[in-house]
Amino acid sequence: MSTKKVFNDSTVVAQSTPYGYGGIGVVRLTGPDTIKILGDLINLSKDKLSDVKPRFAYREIIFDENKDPFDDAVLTLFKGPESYTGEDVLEISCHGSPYILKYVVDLCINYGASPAGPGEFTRRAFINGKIDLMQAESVANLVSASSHRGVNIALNGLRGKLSKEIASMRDEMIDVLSYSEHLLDVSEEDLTTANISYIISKTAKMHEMAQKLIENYSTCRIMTYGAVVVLCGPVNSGKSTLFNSLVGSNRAIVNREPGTTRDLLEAMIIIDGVPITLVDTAGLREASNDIEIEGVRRARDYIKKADLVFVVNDITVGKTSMESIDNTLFKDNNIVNIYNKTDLLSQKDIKKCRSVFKPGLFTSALTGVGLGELKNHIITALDLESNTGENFGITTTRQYNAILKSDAAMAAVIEIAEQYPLQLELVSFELQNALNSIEDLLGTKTADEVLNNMFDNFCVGK
Ligand SMILES: Nc1nc2c(ncn2[C@@H]2O[C@H](COP(=O)(O)OP(=O)(O)O)[C@@H](O)[C@H]2O)c(=O)[nH]1
Ligand SMILES: [Mg+2]
Repeated sequence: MSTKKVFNDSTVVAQSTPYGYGGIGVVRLTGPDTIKILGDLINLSKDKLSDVKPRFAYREIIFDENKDPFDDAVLTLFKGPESYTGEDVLEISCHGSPYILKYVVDLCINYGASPAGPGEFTRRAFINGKIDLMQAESVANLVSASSHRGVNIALNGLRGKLSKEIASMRDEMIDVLSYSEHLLDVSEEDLTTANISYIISKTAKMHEMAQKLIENYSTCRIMTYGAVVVLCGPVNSGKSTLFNSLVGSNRAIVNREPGTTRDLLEAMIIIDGVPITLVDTAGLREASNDIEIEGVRRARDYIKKADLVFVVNDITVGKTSMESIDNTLFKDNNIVNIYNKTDLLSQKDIKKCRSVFKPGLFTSALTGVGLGELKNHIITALDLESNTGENFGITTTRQYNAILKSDAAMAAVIEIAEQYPLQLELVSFELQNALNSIEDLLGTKTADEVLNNMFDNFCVGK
């Protein structure tokens, strides 16, 4: 079934603020019937509707279905195309009761609006050419950003800094592609090295830009969504105690009894302005019952997507505890060993351990010794780029895959042009591939399926 909608025919409504009680709550409408519905809500006759000033906050009474006063609200009309969606938009700030908000949404539906789907306002902004796809993604990032720098990156994305850079790449690429196509009509004898050098140097410049975006991806992603740091290791080594100390509250149950933590626990912490999702896991051991088996399976899944894994060992158990862990699990991970419970050993013994154990951090989750160093280590190990090009960059897997594809095609252009300068058809073919991926990035020719997938992840009312 196609979910494609003919936007301009319908007016949609949604509550834009989260559900629950609040000082105010906002209901938003967009589409051709917005102004008519405004008149219905505040009992304004048709001939007076044309007097409503856009971008002006009106304090008005909203009337219920029996035309009795219902709420005292502030209404702002944004006339299209100078609005978020490019259509007529009305924002109604009601008193923040879930009942009032739902009632006002239902009133709008009675007056002809339909309920908005997830991200429909932003989707309309995209369809109506107000923003490109990367800017739409920045809107979602801005809503979910959990650090100051994440907000900066999202705002710059929304304001079009990234789009501008990508669009200039696209324009350059079209330039080189038409040049290369033009050379296809030139006879081989008339081709000069200067012709080929031009293609190579222009492509190399774009390739460099793409490389920089690829390099900064990890940092921009982490700043936007947070880095995943997983605590794993043998049972009873102090993972949950460490988790609680880092989070600063007793979230995880700590117990002498091995196998106490059976599910995953997550908490968001901020270290030096970097958002971190810290995950406490069940101990990695041969589990003895179904619940624990599931816990260990989940831990393994989380480890695969972690940015950093701490293997927490009980220092008093010695080497054997590390050996019990399946090392193949950590193949592609950024792993750091932790030797916990140092408070149980003398300084002399700790020193001995430092010299025989694999490199790692020495902590006491109980007394807090070594936790400062541990936090510093998280930031260093994440290897964040300080230079993220004036705080903007690619942040989503979709963007990352598109730029990787374009980058690979550009590398192929350079290689072919250098080694087989007469293979201009191949050069043009790869340039076209590079261009297609850049167009994907901007969303100029994006399939409906991709769009549905992306906007379905937005919240309703955005
Ligand atoms: N002495 C000492 N005991 C600790 C330390 N960390 C944890 N423990 C104790 O070790 C036991 C297991 O801890 P827990 O955090 O539940 O381990 P987990 O199974 O790895 O999550 C509990 O009795 C904790 O109080 C530490 O740094 N020093
Ligand atoms: Mg535990």
